[in-house]
This record gives sequence, C-alpha cells and structure tokens, in this order.
Amino acid sequence: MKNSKITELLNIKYPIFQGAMAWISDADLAAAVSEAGGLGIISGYGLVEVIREQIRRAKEKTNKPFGVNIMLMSDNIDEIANLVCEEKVEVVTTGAGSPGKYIDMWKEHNIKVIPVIPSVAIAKKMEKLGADAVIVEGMESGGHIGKLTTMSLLPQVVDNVNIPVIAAGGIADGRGIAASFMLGACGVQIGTRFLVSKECNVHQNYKDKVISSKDTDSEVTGMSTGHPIRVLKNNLTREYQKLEKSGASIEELETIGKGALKKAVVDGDVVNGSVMAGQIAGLVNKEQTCEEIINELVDGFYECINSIKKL
Ligand code: TUI
Repeated sequence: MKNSKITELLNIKYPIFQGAMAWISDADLAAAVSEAGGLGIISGYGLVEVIREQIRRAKEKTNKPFGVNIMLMSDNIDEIANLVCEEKVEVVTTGAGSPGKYIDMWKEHNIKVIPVIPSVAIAKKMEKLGADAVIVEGMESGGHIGKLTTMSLLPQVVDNVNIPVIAAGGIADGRGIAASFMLGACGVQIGTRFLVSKECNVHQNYKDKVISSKDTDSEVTGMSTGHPIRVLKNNLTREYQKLEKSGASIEELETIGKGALKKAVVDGDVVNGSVMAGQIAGLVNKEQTCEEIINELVDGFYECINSIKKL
C-alpha cells in the first residue's frame, strides 16, 4: 500500500484521498488529512477569493501535498481553473464533467490532473487527454453521481487504461480499501468518513445525521433532471420526490435544490437542507481525528490482507 503507483506519483505516504465535498472540504480538513499521510483535497466550489484563501491557509498548515477539486458545472469554472495555476496547486481532481479544455494548461503548470470518471469510455478519453490518473467513482457515493457501482465499474476501467486508478464510492474502512486493491485500484478516495472527522467544520447536525444513519437511509434525487444526487432522506427529499412525481419542470426542481446544500452544511438544517452522503454512511458511526481515521484504515487494510494470506 505504501508503495503504490499513486504514492510515488504524488509523494504521499498512504494512497488515501479525502474526497472533496462542496461547502465542506476546507483548509482545516485537507491539511489534517495530508498531515496524517493521505491526500487532503480542498473543494474548489464557490467564490474564487474564498478558495484562494483556503489554498493559502492549507499551505500554512502543512508542507505536505494537497489537492483542489474543481466542479466542472460551476458558473465561475474558467476563473477557478486559472486560480489553481496562479496558486501553484500540486494536484487537481475534477468532477461532474469533462476537464478536457483545461488539462493542457494545468499540465504546463506542473499540476497532476486526476479526473473523477463514471464510465470506461470517459476514463479512456481522460487518459488520451493526458490525465495522470483517474478516480473511478461508483454510484454509492454521496453528491453528484454516475450510474454504475464501484464493484462493476472499477475492474472494467482497470482493464482499459494504463494510468493509475483510484477507487471511490462505498469505501469507509480497511476492508473497502483491500477490496478496491483486489479489483486493481492502487488507491482510494473516501468522503463520508472524513466528513465526520473532528477537523471537519461541517455543522454538528450534519455529522450527527451521518453518524445515526443506517444502510437504507440515502436515496437519489434528480434522476429526471439528468443530475442525480445522493442525499440522506429528509423532508427536502420527500418534497422533491412529490414534485418529481407530479411532473414538475426541471426549473421548478432546481429551484428547491438551490442553496439546499449550504443550508445543511452551514446552518445545520438537516430537515430542509440537502445532506449529501454516501451509501456507506451506515458504517460510519463515530467522530475521530483524521489521524485516527487514517491509522484505522491502514491497520484494517493490513488485517484484511493478512487474513487472505492464511487462506
Ligand atoms: O462531482 C462529484 N460529486 C459532487 S459535485 C457536488 S457540488 C454540488 N452539487 C449539487 C449542488 C451543489 C453543489 C456534489 N457532489 N462527483 C464526481 C463525479 N463526476 N461523479 C460523476 C462525475 C462525472 C459525470 C460525468 C464525471 C464526468 C462526466 O462526464 C464527462 C464527459 O465527458 O461528459
């Protein structure tokens, strides 16, 4: 694990990425994960100056590598794409679209580019465009998702590209990491478990909702708009589904979704806000420091591998 293709490429101790979560992943969380030996990732979603400040703060808090995630559906995407060059960010991950337009510019600035991909075809396209690695994200993940599961998609991508593959979606412990490695991944990305870490500044109500949730508590909204999003069930998801069933227009549906994530993350309104989390939330049941989480993940991974060796 310590000598995987991705630890060498990024100069990190463990091949464990902290999944970027919009409004949630700030300098405190990213620096704590990087300090613990993983790759912390700041969310690059929002105002440019706020993200610039977070990047600078993370640099003050850690000398280790960290990344910035770029959400390709953002309105200010061109500005954010330039920002990571100006601030000499080492690693960029992308999500929710194709980063094709920006890859050459980022490579010219020596940035490692690692897109999140939802299919084999897009993984191959990213490799051709010069991506350094890809993150295969299954629909078990929280937030904006593709259609396939990690278990099915991961080995198919591994068989079709020559760049390192990182697994995401449904992973929250050492067993999940070992399973991902068995399917050919050389690293993992974990969001939901880091969301409840001590260093994560999300509202306590959000953490408590994740900690108390069980296996069946997440669902996908927005299938009809073409932007499916996995969230924990609450009053907002019930209202959303009622509207969806009544044949509401995409505009109406998007209106009730607007600002809903911030409402949950910042105001702690987990009843009428959007509580994005992965299916694995049922397994996440305590708040720990990022260091404790990473150490448990690594120990759990080795326990798993050693038990297989005895077979
Ligand atoms: O990006 C994510 N998950 C996210 S972004 C986000 S931000 C937000 N969302 C809603 C409201 C407010 C804020 C929340 N969750 N995951 C990575 C991901 N990327 N999942 C799927 C994809 C993806 C989908 C299509 C990547 C590429 C793609 O197509 C590429 C192409 O070539 O068209």
